[in-house]
Amino acid sequence: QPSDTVKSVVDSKEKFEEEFVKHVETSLGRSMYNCDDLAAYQAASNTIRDALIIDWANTQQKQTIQDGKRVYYLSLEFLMGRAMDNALINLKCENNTRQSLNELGFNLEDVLNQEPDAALGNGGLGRLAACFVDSLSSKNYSGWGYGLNYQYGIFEQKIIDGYQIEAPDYWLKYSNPWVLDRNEIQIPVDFYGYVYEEHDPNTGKVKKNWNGGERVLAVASDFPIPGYNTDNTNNLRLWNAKPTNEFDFTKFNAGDYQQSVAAQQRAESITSVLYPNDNFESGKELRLKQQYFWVAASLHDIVRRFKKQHKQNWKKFPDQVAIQLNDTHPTLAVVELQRILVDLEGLEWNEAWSIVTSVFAYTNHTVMAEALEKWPVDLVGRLLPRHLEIIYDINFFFLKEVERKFPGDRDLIRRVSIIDESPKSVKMAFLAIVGSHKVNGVAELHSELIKTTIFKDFVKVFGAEKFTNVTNGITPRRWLRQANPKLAALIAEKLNDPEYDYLTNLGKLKQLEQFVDDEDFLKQWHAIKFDNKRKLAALVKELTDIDIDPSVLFDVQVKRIHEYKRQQLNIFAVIYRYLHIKELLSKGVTIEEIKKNYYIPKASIFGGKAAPGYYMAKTIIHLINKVGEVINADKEIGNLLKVVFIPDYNVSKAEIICPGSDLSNHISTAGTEASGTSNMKFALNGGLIIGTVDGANVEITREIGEENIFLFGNLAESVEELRHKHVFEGVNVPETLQVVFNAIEKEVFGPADEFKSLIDSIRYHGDYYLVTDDFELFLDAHKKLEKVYGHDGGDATDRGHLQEWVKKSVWSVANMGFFSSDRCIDEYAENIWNVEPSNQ
Ligand code: 26V
Repeated sequence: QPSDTVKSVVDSKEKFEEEFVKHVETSLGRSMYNCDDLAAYQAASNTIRDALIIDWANTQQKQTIQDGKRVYYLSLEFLMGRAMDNALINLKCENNTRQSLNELGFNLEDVLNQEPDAALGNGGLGRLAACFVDSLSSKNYSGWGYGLNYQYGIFEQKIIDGYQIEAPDYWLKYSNPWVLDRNEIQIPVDFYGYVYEEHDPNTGKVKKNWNGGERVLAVASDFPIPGYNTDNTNNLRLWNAKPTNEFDFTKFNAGDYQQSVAAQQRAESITSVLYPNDNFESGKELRLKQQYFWVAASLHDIVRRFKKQHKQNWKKFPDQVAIQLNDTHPTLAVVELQRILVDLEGLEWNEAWSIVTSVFAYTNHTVMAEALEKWPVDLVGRLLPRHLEIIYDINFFFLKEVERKFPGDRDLIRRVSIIDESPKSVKMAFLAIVGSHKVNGVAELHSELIKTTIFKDFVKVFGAEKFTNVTNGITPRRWLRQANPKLAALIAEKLNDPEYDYLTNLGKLKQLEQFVDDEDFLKQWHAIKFDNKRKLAALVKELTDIDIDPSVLFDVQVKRIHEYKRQQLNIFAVIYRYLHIKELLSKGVTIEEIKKNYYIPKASIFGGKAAPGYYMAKTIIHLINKVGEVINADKEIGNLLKVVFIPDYNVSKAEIICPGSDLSNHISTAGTEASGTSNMKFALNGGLIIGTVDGANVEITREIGEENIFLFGNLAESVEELRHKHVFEGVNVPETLQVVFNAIEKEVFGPADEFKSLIDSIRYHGDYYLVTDDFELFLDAHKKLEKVYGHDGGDATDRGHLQEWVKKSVWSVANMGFFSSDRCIDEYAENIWNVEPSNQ
C-alpha cells in the first residue's frame, strides 16, 4: 500500500531518509552532495507534507461519508507562521525527524529556520484564526477555513536610523511545500455590470438578473491543517485571483491587444497584497473587491459541496452548514447567499432569509470607531449593483420589523438603519448583526461593552440572547509545546503524562499547584526561564547588536503599535527611570545603592509594526529607538537599564520572545483592547503580567488570582468621564511626566519636533488615551513588582530571592488552562454552531 509507505515516514527513520533523498533528487533535482539547509528544509517538508496529505484525504473522505454539519470560518487573515515545526509536533514525529536529519548531516533547528513565516495577517485577529483552525482539527471537528492567498503578507519592518521602513514580504520566493495548488478548482467571480429584469414564463414573476462586467477566476490553494494526537486533518482553503481566458474582443478588434492583455493581468492584483492596517479601515475599492472575491468564491464552494449531497433541499442547508464571520470583513457573504437563494435558486425572499440568518454568526473584535467598516453606497452600487439592491431590501424588511415592534420610534429606526445617510454608506457591522443568529465579543468585558455602547439599540430590537461572549484562546501546541519545549517537558513529567495529553486537555495544568513549594521543582522551573532568556538575548544580539544580560528583569511589550495599546506610556516611564537614575548618580548615589534602594536592573524590550500610514504609531517607534540609542550608549548606566526595539516582530519571533519574558505589558486604556491574546501566550509561558483592567486581563486575573498579576490604572467605567474632564477642564500633566516631556523638549533624544505630536496629543488634544491619568499608577505598579522580583542579580541556580516571583509564575501557569483555544472552539461549537466533534 503506497499510502502506508508514505505515512510511515513519521514512524520510521529509514522511510523518512528514503523519502527525503528521493525528494532531494527528484522534486528538487539536486544531489545529496549539494544539499544545503534550504534544500534540506524543502525535502524534509515535502516528506512530511506527503504524509499529511494522506491524513487529509482520508479526513475529507470520512467527513463526506459522515455528512455531518460543517463549520466554515471566514477570515481575511490567517497569521499561520511556520508550518514545519507545528506539523512535526502535531504528527508526533519530531524526534524521529531530528534523528533522521542528524544522520543525514543536518541540524533540525537550522532546517526549521529556513522556513519563511506565512504572515497573512496583521495581529491578534489573524493569529486567532490560525489558533482556531489548529483547535478545529485537534478536537476532531469538521471545520474549514476560507481566506485569501496573498502573494505579499504583512510587510517586513526594517528599522533605519530609528525609523520604521516597510519592505515587501514576498514569501513565495521559493515554492511552498505546505500548499497544494488545486488548479482544477476554478470559480468565476464577477464585478461591476448592471441589473436587468426578466419575465419568468414559468412563475409569471419578474426575476432580477445581474450581468457582471468584469470576470476573475478564483483558484484554490489548500493548506492541510493537522490535528494534535488525531488523524483529523482539516483544510484551509485560500483563494488566488487569476485572469480568465475570456478575451475582451471589442478592445481586441479595435486593435488594442496590449490593453486587453493588461486588463486581464490586473485580475491578479486582487490577491496580491494584505492590507496592513490593524484596527483602522481605509475604505479602498481594492479592499472591497478582495472581500467580495473571497466571499463569492467561498460561498460558491460551500453551496456546491452541499448540493452534491443534498441537491436543492435548501431546508437542510442550516443543518449542514455553519458560517462564522471573523469581524465584518466577510459580511457580503450574507448578501451573496441571499442572492444565490433568491435570484439563482428561485426561493421566496422570506424562506431564503430565514436560511441565511440560521447559517451565519458574527464575531466583533473591536469597539474602536475608526475600525468599524462603512462602505460608500456609490462604490458598492458600482462594484456590486445587485448586492446593493439586496442590502436595501434587507434594510427595508428589517426596519419594517423594528417599526412593528416599536411603533413610532423614528429615532430608533434612524439609529439602527444599515444605511447611513451622510455620507451615504453601508454599515457592515449592522448588516452582520441583522444577517446573523448570534453575535459575540471576544472577552467578557468586551462582550458587555458592545451591548451597552455600539450595539445597544440592537439589544433592544433583538433581545440580549442574541449577544454572547466567547473569550479568546490560544493553541497550547504552538504556544507551549513548540515555543517552550523544555517547560512543556517538565510539565509532562510532573503531570505524569509522557504522551503530553495535557496539550488537548489544558485544565490538567491545575495539578502543577501541588509542586509550588517543591524547591527542586522551582529551581528547574527557573532554570528553564533563564535558558529561554538567554535565547531571547541571543536573538536581540543578532538583530540589534545590543547586549542584554539574561539575569536582569526582561520587561517586554510586543504587539502592533497603536496609541490605544499605549507603548508611549511604557517608553515615557522608561525615560523617567533613566532621568531619575541620572539624577541620583549626579548626587553621588552609587549604582549599587540605586540597585538596592531604587531600581532593579532591567531590559525594556519592545517590538511591533505600525500601519504604514499611521503617523503617531511611527513616531512612537522612533522615540523608542532614539531613547534606546541614548541609554544603551550611556557608560554610567551599564546593565541597570537597556532599551531594545526588536525589528520585524512576527509569529516565529514571538515563539522566542514569549518564553523569554519575565514581565509583559498589556496596558491599553481600559475598554479599548477587545481581548488581547499575547497576554495569554506570556502567562502560559510563566511570565507575569503588568496590565490594565481591560480585555482578557480581567479573566486572566480571575483564573490565576489577583496576587499573581500587577494590575493598575483607571477602570473602563471612568474613561468617558476622564475624557470629558480633559476637554472641559484641561489635562493635568503630573510632575513626573512633565520631567519626561522637558527632557524630550531639551533634545536629550534628538530633535524635539520629531516627537512634538506625541506630547501635543496629550497636552493640547485632550489626552484621549489617558496617559496622564495612568502614568503614576504605572510607576507605582512597577515599584511593587520590582520588590517581588528582588534586587540583585545572580545566576540561574542561586536565586533564592526569586522564590516569590517563581511561585507566582508556577501558580499562573497552573491556572491558564481556560485559555486554550480548544475550550474556545468547544464553546462556539455548542453555543453558536450547534455541531459536535466527529468520533475519530
Ligand atoms: C482589521 C482591518 C484589517 C486591514 C484593513 C482594515 C481593517 C479594519 C479593521 C480591522 C479590525 C481589526 C480588529 C482586531 O484586530 N481586533 C483584535 O482582535 C483580537 C482577536 O479577537 C483581540 O485579541 C484584540 O484585542 C483586538 O484588537
